[in-house]
Amino acid sequence: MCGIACATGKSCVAGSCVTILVNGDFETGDFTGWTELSNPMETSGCDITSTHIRSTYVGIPSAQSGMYFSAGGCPTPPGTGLEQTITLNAGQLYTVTAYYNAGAFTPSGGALYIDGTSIATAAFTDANWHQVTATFTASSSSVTFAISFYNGPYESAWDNIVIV
Ligand SMILES: [Ca+2]
Repeated sequence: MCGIACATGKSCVAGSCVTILVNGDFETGDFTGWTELSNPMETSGCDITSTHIRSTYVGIPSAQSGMYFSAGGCPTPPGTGLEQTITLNAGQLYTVTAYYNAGAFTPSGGALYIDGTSIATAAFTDANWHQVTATFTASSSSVTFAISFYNGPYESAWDNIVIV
């Protein structure tokens, strides 16, 4: 049992202190823990591959945290993105904190999703890191968290995503 005694960034889920989101800071340097979004959230012509874990990119000189961030490009909303299934305590309120960077070319944007429903949008238009936060109540012990990107023609970016 762990009660409220978990370290910063960890949560008590089913009696153990865990990091809910795997590789939310992308510091593995690849998409470990994440899966490319499938239709209908992904639009034809969009692309997000292992080449899109970056330490720099067009208009984005550095990560918000550590060395790496995720970048995705797609000309129109809802764009492309990444998802992962996470384990939670059903009925509990959770908070997502993330950072979004629109990169050098606009319009661009992104969103955060739980089970396919948007819980936050990032509508910034500059190449700086902006914090985006959202809360949600876990509908069950297993939900799907996703991030999306849209930006034509170059990538926008997410980094340092934490769910507690
Ligand atoms: Ca990072």
